[in-house]
Amino acid sequence: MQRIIVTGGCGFIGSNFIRHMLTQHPGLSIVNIDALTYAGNLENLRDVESNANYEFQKGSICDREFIERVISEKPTDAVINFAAESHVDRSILDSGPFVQTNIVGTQVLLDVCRSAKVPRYLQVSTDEVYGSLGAEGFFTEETPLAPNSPYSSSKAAADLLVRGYVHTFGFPGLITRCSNNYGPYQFPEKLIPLFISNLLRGESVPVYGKGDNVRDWIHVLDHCRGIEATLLRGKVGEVYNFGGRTELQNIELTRMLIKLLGKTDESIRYVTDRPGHDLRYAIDCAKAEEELGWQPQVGFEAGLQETIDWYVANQDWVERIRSGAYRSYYEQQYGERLA
Ligand code: NAD
Ligand code: TDX
Repeated sequence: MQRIIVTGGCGFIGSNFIRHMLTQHPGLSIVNIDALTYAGNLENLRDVESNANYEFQKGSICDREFIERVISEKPTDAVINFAAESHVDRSILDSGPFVQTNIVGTQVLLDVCRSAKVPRYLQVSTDEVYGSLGAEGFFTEETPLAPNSPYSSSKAAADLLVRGYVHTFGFPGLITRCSNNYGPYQFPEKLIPLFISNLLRGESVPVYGKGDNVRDWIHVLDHCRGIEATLLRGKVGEVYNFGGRTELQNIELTRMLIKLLGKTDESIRYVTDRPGHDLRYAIDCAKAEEELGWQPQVGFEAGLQETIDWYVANQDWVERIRSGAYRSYYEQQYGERLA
């Protein structure tokens, strides 16, 4: 592959993916398309912005003319779609942007890729499309879709569009579905970075309900390696699940964070539960292991400690988000104010 387009590359996973790919594939050109919503932070890729193989284009995946222009500038070997509204709590407050970006934006990408004959399209999806598990069992790629939040419903709709394009048009689409990611550059509204940054500031941490919901945690670089493997070796039309085989109740994870940061359980504040809160996610990733030769490499304890160390070393990154100062970096670079 010579040129790929990554959408949503200024977010958490996209920025880690771009950095990983530039390091692993020195001849590869990467164009990053990002609308710079509240979750998009141009500072996440400061260290690669002078790399001759990296280019940033500000714009929305919902803007057909813009997407057509970027895709047709040079031959494109693959489009990898990370761009999304990604926070479940925000989707409960207002599902509008989720329907626009996650569904309509995906449709625009599919249409433009199809007419430009882009040879490979990878949709980055989530385990949340499968709904919720009870105490037993795992999600496999055959588990029926049963999303429970406006966020996961919009992601499931996008997955079904990809499926429809594959079946109807022979479109070269692939889908990945991953469990909860953690690691550097995660926006501090999600559990792990929110709790680390609150604890570092001596603030309490809001645990929803009883804290007995279970998530399956995977280091973001293991997810990035899974997307890379799917891009290089995945079969068109297939879905691949990725997970970290690390199931934890939220309260167990909260206590681990509290201990690692030298605080006490007095930091815990139980708050009203998230409406429709999925009880448990757990991924069976045997297919990715067998067919792609992928395996998670980062052990949870080491990965969590390394993540805490990153947030401790980068407290100004969090502070610039909390104060809104991170939005001015785009203006500094491009001379145009972000809305
Ligand atoms: P994020 O919210 O950190 O980043 C999303 C990025 O998309 C931001 O840079 C934002 O500016 C950009 N974006 C939003 N709307 C856009 C639009 N209309 N056009 C162009 N760019 C737009 O999200 P993330 O956690 O990095 O997740 C990336 C993808 O991975 C999402 O599709 C998400 O559903 C999926 N996913 C996330 C997780 C997780 O644990 N975070 C797990 C599985 C799958
Ligand atoms: O303040 C909090 N308190 C709390 O108890 C927050 C933000 C979360 N929680 C709970 C809700 C969940 O059970 O912690 C768990 C994790 O919450 P989030 O970090 O919001 O992640 P989740 O809702 O599980 O979704 C994430 O994983 C799948 C990502 O945000 C999605 O984009 C991804 O698809």
